[in-house]
Amino acid sequence: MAAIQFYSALPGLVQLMIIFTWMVVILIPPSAAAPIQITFEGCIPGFADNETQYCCPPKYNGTIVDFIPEKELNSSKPLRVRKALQCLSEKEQLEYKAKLDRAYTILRNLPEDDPRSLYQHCILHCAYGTGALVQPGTNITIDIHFSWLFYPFQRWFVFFHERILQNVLEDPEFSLHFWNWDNGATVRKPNSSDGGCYKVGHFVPQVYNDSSTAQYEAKRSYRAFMSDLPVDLSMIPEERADPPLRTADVVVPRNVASMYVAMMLNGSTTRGFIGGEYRVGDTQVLDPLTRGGSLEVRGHASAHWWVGGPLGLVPTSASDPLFFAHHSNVDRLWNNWHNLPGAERKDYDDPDFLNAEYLFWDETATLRRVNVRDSLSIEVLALEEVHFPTRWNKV
Ligand SMILES: [Cu+2]
Repeated sequence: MAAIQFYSALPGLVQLMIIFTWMVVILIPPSAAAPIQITFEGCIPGFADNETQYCCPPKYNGTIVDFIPEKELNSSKPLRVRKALQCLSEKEQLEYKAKLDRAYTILRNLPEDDPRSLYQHCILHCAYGTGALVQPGTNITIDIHFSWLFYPFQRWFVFFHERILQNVLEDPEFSLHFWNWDNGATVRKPNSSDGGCYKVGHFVPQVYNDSSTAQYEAKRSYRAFMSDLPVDLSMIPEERADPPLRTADVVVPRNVASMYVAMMLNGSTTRGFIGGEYRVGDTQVLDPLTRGGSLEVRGHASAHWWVGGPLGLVPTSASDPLFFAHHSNVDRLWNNWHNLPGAERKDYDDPDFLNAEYLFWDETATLRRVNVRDSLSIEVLALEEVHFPTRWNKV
């Protein structure tokens, strides 16, 4: 009662200011939203495929260094180019196969706790994709799948992997060429003006299928080794254990339809293609149907399952070198999506998307902090120079 009497005695303008302040406090909720920021501190066992997954990154005593792209787009230096693997000439294929063999021999033989080892690539992907990482100060687990964190995460993962390969090969021009699994078309005639090679790309690239090389993975499904069996981009998880054998005449039209849905129909909006929002406080998303990006849950996931073996499961997929050729294609398709005709296809401009941060190991085993904003231009990243602070043992 005393408070009301006091309020009534105040001048009208002051009363109005009090009401306005009260409305602001009541009607606008405190902004809990903030971008996801990754820490490896507090890492716990993850969970996937009905099993506990032990995949925390190794202890790091160094300083985390922000990674800031150095180059401007008007750089005079030519862009490094990632090519479709089926379009390499025979000579290029042989050279590329030998380079992959050299690089993956080194990455497989590094000590297990070296963050550049192939083993630790696998661990890192597992940590980000099974709920092993935890939002700071909470017990809320993080998973980069089925949300707007997916494509930028994979772009940075492939980017740092490519730098590590450049470094072990001592070849700053090395590019990670892509498995062009979406391409099942040979119907167009070669045309010198557009540079196409007019070879289908939907078989597992031969450079990854030579059992004498370090990029080979014997535990892939038999399907991956058949030179006349295209990848099935509509394969569903229930078919993983015993998938029907679909021949090319059935699979190719299915693949065209699957890509059309992923890139054009379901991918006609930002949320549809990129995936749902994911902010501080949001729980780990386990709902691919309503939250996953259209390409993530279709062609991308099906290719993982179709190849099978380690590549078919989140906790082990990055132990197969084919992972990086596969995700190099996802990276390319995200880039291509912006330029498709029809609806305007744009990345989110939400600050909680642009400022989301990840941690990755670079070629010097330094932990680097990156954000989504810096991942959005593939051209800028293609200009990045790699440095050679470490000499690697030749094999
Ligand atoms: Cu993947």
